[in-house]
Amino acid sequence: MSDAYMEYDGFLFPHHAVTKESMEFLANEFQFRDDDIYNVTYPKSGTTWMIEILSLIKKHGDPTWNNTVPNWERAPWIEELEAAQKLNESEECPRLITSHLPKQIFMKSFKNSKAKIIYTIRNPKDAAVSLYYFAIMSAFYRDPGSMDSFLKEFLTEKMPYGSWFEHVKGWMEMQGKDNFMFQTYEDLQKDLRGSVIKICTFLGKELDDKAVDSVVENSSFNNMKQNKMANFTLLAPGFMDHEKSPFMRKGIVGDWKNNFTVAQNEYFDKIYKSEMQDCSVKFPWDTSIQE
Ligand code: PPS
Repeated sequence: MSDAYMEYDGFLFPHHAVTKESMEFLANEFQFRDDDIYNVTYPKSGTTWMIEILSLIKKHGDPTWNNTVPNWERAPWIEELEAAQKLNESEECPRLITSHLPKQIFMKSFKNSKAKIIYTIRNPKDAAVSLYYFAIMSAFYRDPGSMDSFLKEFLTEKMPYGSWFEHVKGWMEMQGKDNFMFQTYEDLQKDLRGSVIKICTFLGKELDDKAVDSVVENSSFNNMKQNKMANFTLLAPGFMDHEKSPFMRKGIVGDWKNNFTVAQNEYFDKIYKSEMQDCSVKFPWDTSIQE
């Protein structure tokens, strides 16, 4: 378990993943390309799911790439130094690139690039529960302690990559731009096929029905849970210990109901309402937030 985060530009980051050098490389040397595709998320919001979907779309539904190359090589995290250095050398086209960075930092380097960005967002209650178990099993986060103390921290800016609210509201400012699309985890669950078709349209990629079927089948929770190239079991247990909690844990909507007490839920709703009052975008979970 990591006992320290590193601070950069006012944000905390897990020091196993992000360093001052990696952020300086991103700011000064990383070359954004207009045909890149960026998969951006707040942690535990559907990052790896979107990597599977985008990898399959890129290969017209052929699952060979997904089944033979780890996800962190197919769509590397831009905030990791070695990954960003390799990306600069890469001849892949389009490059699929992942990031958990807040918009405020990402945009300093991205500037006016025409590259496409898909921002996947999930009910913060489910993201919090997912992150709680991830913090138990991975070296990237501090020991979460009790759910009560973890939630208090989750609802502040003292989280790696900033607070969920800051992250989401920052990225939502991109709404309406031609090169930006936001996708909810909940819609992926509700209608994966329809979501895949929308993503293809946004990317200007035409897939026939058989190819779309293959994207849907190969990016299902059960398929990804079995796929070593998608489930992180190739990483050393020092980084992720799946005995404590698997990375591909439950993959459902609404698991917060199994984890929060009534008081924790009320507290969450109170902070959510106050933090999101200045956000005009409506999300599928908004109706469940108590008045
Ligand atoms: S990370 O560490 O930020 O990259 O994690 P991330 O991939 O964003 O989130 C992990 C959660 O996403 C779930 N997941 C899926 N759910 C449904 N279907 C598919 N195909 C899928 N792939 C990943 C994963 O199980 C984690 O959620 P929880 O709630 O913990 O199960």
